[in-house]
Order: sequence, then C-alpha cells, then structure tokens
Amino acid sequence: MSELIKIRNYVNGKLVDPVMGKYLENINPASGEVYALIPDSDGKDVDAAVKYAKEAFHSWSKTSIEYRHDILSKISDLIRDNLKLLAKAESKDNGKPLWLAKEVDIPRAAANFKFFANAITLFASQAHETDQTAINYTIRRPLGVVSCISPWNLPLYLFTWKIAPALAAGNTVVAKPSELTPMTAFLLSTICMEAGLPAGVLNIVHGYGHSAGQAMVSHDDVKAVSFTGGTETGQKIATLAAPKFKKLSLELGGKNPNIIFADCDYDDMLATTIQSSFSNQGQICLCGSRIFVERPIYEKFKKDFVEAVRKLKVGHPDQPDTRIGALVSASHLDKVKSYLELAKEEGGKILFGGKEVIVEGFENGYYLEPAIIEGLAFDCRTNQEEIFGPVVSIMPFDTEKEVLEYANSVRYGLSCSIWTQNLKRATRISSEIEAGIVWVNTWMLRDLRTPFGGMKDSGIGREGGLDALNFFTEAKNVCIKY
Ligand code: TXE
Repeated sequence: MSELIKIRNYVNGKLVDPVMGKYLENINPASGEVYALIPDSDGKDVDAAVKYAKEAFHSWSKTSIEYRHDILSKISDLIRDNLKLLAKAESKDNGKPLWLAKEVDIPRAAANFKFFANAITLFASQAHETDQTAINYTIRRPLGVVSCISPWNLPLYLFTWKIAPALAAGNTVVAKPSELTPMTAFLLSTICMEAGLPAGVLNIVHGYGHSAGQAMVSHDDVKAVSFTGGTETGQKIATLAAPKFKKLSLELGGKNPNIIFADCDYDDMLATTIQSSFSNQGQICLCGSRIFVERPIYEKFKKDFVEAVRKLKVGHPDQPDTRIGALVSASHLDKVKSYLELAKEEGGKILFGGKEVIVEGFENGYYLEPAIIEGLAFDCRTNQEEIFGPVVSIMPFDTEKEVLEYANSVRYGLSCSIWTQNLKRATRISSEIEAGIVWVNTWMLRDLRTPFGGMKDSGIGREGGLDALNFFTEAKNVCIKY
C-alpha cells in the first residue's frame, strides 16, 4: 500500500499535528481503501485554535474592507488555479464524479470567496430619521471568533460558503469540515497561507463532531456557530449553544417535493428531474426526493423516467461517463439500503434500481443503483424521513389542494420545485408551500444574493448575500436627537 497522506490542522497560520497525536483513517469511498490520516482533534486543539483566533481578531476586525477584499479575492483565484488538484481530491474523498467536482463543487468554492470579497465592499449600514426629530444610525461590527461546521456532501463548496462571509465581515474563524471529507479543507489551509491570510484569522481543526465539533460549539469564546448537517446534530448543537446565547445558523435536512403538473414543459422537466433526484448520488439537501405527478401524465412520466434512470451509469468517479459515483461511506450505504427495505415493508414497489453495484477493479467501493419507488402513502416513513441517497418516491395526484397537503406533510421545509406553465398556479403554490426555497420550472438555479435556508426542522436562519453578512455581524443602533 502506498504511504498514507497525513492531514494536519491549520492553527495560527501553521500546519500542526493534533495535541494528543491521534489520527483517524480516511477512506476513499470509490475503492473502500484507507488513503489518508485525519487528526482526531479534541478540546485541547480547539482551545488553542480559539485562543489564536481571539488574538487575531483584534487586528483582522480593524483591517480595511479593501484589504479583506483583496485577500479573499486572492484565495478565490488560487482555488481556480488549483481546480484540477482540488476536484481530484474532492472526488476521491467523497465518491462524487470527478467531472461534477470540476464543473460544480470547486468553481462554486472559488465563487463563494469572490462573491463575499465583493459583497463586503457594498455592505452599508442603515440610517432612519424619526419624525424629523432624531436620526438613528446602525453600526454593524463583526462578532469575534465564530465556528463554521460543514458536512460531507458538498465539502469545499459548503465549507467556503460559511467561511468566506465570516472572514469578509471581519470575524476570525475556527472551522471543522466533516471527518468523512477533510481533504479539500486541508488543501484550503495551504491556499490561505499562499494568499497571505494573516496567522490565526482562519483555523481549521479536523476530527469528529462529538469531540472537536462539540468543543467548538461549547467554547465560551465562540460567539456564533454556522452549521450545515443532519437535523439531529442541529438539535444537539442548538441545545449546547442556547444557554450561552450564541448566534446560530442551522442548515439541516430536507425531504423536498418535486410537484409536476400535466401542463409543464415535459422534456425540460424530465431532464431536470433526473438531476434533482440523483445529482451527487442524491446526497444534496435540495434534492427532490418526493415526486408528485399530476395523474394525466403519471403513467407516461413513470415509463420515461424509469427508462432514463436505467441509462445513468453507476461507476468509478474518475470515468467521464459516470453519472452516479460512490456513496460517501459504508454506513451511509447501509442507511440508504435500510430505507429500501423499509419501503418494501411499507408496501412500496421498487420500479427500478436499489441494488448494490460491483465496479470492476473497485469491488470494495460503495456503489448503489439509483432507485425509484412507487405505491407508497404520502405519510409513511419512507416518504417522511430524509434518506439522503439515490432514492426517490413517485406518487400521482389529482388536485392542487391534495398535492399541497402531501407536500407540506413532512417535518422539513427546505426546498420545492414546481413544474407548470400556469403562472397563477405557480404563484399560488409558491405562496402556500412550506419551504424556504421555491424553484418554478427549474432546480438548484442559484443566485448567491438570495436568502438560502429552510423552514420547520430544516433549520434556523438564512445564508447567502446580505443575510450571511448580517448573521456574522451584530447591529448597534445610535439615536441622536436633533
Ligand atoms: O451528518 P452530521 P452525518 C443528513 C443526512 C445524513 C444525516 C447524518 O440525512 O444521513 O444528516 O449525516 C459535525 N457537535 N445530512 O452524520 O453528523 C460532523 O463532524 C458539533 C444532511 O454525516 O450532522 C460534520 O462536520 N458538530 C446534510 C457535521 O457536523 C458535530 C448534509 C455534519 O455531520 C456534532 C449531511 C456535534 N455534536 C448530512 N456531531 C445537509 N443538510 O446538507 C457531528 N458534527
């Protein structure tokens, strides 16, 4: 076996070993092989990182906007310059197709830094005149040390989505990527060093959520936590942070409806629905896992969808024609498979897929055929719980009222797609649907200025644009009587 890559923490501008010298194994999901070691950091590593971040805050928070703009912009340029290396690392760590990492994940990470480098230059405070007797003006200051904790499905994409606005607003950061996909965050450390980011401004501590992650959330000097991950983890984090009155932004799970009316642009809908169902092996919180189809086109949709999904190639992430790569881990594969069993117990019929795939030369990888289920009640567990894999359930409906009831029946409220040419219907459903993000005749068309986040158990707060900069700053209002 070739020598294992050793990932290190990034603390006070340097790459360092974890204090206790312990490491975890990092597995390549496409082959099932261990290929790197990850620091198994604990409270001691987090304490050191927070201490340096606190020291760095004094100067970083007072730097000019132009200075921060230039450094963040430089980081963005370096991410672009290293596109191939980062995409390869992301694909190897996560199991996603290499072309997807190249076309989406890494360009988006660069775009996050560029966007917030620019956004901060336009972030102005407000003034309000009160009945011509006084003027109020609002000062917005960074919070101090903040923590950013991200998941494994879109590793560098979501890591930078949090770090970039936090740094742009003048905070210093102690961050942790998922222990399942730490590699691109590690590579980002060296990019930040090359870009001249001052020591201590960004600290990246690797390790488990229950040790390193929890130590960040509980630390008295961490003023805010921005987290993306599972809803149960979000609950734990909220429980730890609430007594200390920390600011919280939680982007959690989803069980998103994809509502298809008979009058839709059918070809566009079908092509997009394949993506919204199975992109990134269905491991995107925005994937539309519950597909509701108006009855007049249900049978046609079912036939065409199954036929199209059958053609999606499950294969090694490096192969350019692979559409479905490997799932992120053996335990996640087991979780997804257990839901397919549950679906059968609940009376569902698997129209296609759901079997493990053996990829030649990579027999120990975590590959699964994309699965389409029909015949399930809208309120059964398979249709209510987040599976977060390449599994969708299709259901017919007859009326708008009925489909709204089905769509809104889950504990989640992250996103929704609506397919119709009828503008009145699209606006009616957009207003009634319980989701933070609604797409009409599209899916995952992102504009980084828009508020991003969910209702109900999908989270608290919104990321993106001014919402992110507001989150990472605190408002102070000054009222002056004329
Ligand atoms: O995520 P976790 P997991 C959903 C999806 C998935 C389920 C569990 O349904 O099957 O969540 O996935 C860190 N204090 N999503 O277990 O545990 C952890 O180290 C502080 C949806 O992999 O939520 C990692 O960095 N941090 C989702 C991050 O939290 C803690 C994306 C996310 O891990 C912690 C991923 C703790 N106590 C999974 N425990 C989405 N919304 O996009 C864990 N972490």
